[in-house]
Amino acid sequence: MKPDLFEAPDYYNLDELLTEEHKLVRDAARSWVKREVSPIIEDYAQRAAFPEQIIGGLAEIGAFGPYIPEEYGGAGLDQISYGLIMQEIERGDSGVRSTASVQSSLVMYPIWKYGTEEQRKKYLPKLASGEYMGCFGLTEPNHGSNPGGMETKFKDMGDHYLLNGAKLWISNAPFAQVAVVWAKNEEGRIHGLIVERGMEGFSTPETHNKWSLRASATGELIFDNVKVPKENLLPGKSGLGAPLGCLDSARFGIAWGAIGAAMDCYDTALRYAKERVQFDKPIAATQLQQKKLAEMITEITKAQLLAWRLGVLREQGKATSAQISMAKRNNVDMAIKIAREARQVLGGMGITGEYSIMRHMMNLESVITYEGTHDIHLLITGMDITGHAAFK
Ligand code: TGC
Ligand code: FAD
Repeated sequence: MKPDLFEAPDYYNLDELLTEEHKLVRDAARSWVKREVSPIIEDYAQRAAFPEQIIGGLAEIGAFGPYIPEEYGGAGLDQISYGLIMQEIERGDSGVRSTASVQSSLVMYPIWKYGTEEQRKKYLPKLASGEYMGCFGLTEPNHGSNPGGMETKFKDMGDHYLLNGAKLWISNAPFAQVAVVWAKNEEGRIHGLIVERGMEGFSTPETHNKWSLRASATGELIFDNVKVPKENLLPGKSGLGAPLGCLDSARFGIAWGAIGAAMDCYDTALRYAKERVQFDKPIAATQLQQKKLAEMITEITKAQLLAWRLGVLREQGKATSAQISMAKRNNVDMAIKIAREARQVLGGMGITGEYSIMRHMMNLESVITYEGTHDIHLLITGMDITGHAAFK
């Protein structure tokens, strides 16, 4: 793979909207990605392997629980810092950002928000340091966009719960020590349970042959009469709103992360277009390639503004779920379109692993589907503005 020469575009001087702390956090993540992710990621993606050696580094840059209070081992940062960290990691690879998103927003967040003090103290510091890795089980073979229909269930056996069912498409599942699993009780109410590797009847087979997110490990969660201790139930919130609340936090991170992937594609295409000569002039001097590049920087700038404003609203506790949906949908769509255009700017070279663009493009096919598909987020906006839910 070519050396990482990335220079971040900031066409509207958005750095002026950031605090010194934001810039420090972002620059630390950016340097780490250049040093530890860029040199190895193509090889891991080609081999469809997760680079476990980067776990310690992710913890050091605050990617595991950026906004979780320091007393629980988190970085105690604000929402914009969280977004900037996700942006920089996804600039390297969406699969690596996935690992961090799941750990922070889908495992640490529910334990922090819905867990007991004992659960927080037991799990959060280990998750923040990367000693424990976690995964989040919501999706099932028969219930993806409609998680409220889930079939995984647990029964109160007096001194423990008995868990049965299966989850599909679970990021980090093959190596996670803990899983936050959503299941229905005997009354059909959804609750979160912390399931640990090693519990009898719990297995996590890996999902193979993905063309996308190849550097992220994906798997199933199978529960065959798993005895879950009663103290592993998350008591703070139940109902579908509990997992969906976690998704709000993860979707917010993705809205920022997608900008990173887009910036990398744009920066690569711009550099290539200036260097590549055809018909005795750089292809950057042709109107067609300028149209592509000019539209890319326009869309990136709009997405940056959307994400920044959402960060401010979220920090003030005012961001609605529908606003988060709009940003996730818009920014991922922006990134995937830029990846496709940028790939063309590189001609044949664009399909090789010498450059990051094709990997970003394939990764984004997962990002546009997980955490709520492109369609579902449109329907959430539709419901918000009309008052009519068109899902059902
Ligand atoms: P609905 O009746 O609308 O709502 C049920 C309850 O949930 C509340 N709610 C929310 N609460 C918090 N945050 C949100 N975003 C919320 N959206 C809804 C709602 O108020 C209600 O509460 P209550 O108290 O009245 O019961 O539910 P529905 O069954 O009609 O479904 C709505 C829909 C389709 C929007 C929702 O189910 C949905 O978002 N579907 C998409 C599923 C999804 O995003 N799955 C993601 C799985 S995790 C994943 O992909 C991780 S990838 C990670 C990685 O690798 O990075
Ligand atoms: P379906 O829900 O079957 O949707 C199929 C198509 O139908 C889509 O185009 C969808 O938009 C459309 N559709 C569905 N309902 C409607 C409707 N009402 N109106 C119009 N169109 C509709 N899940 C987890 O729980 N944890 C994870 O860690 C996790 N990681 C993932 C990692 C990867 C790589 C991938 C690919 C997925 C992951 N997921 C995870 C699952 C992901 O959230 C689901 O794939 C996603 O929510 C969509 O569900 P589905 O694949 O079952 O598609």
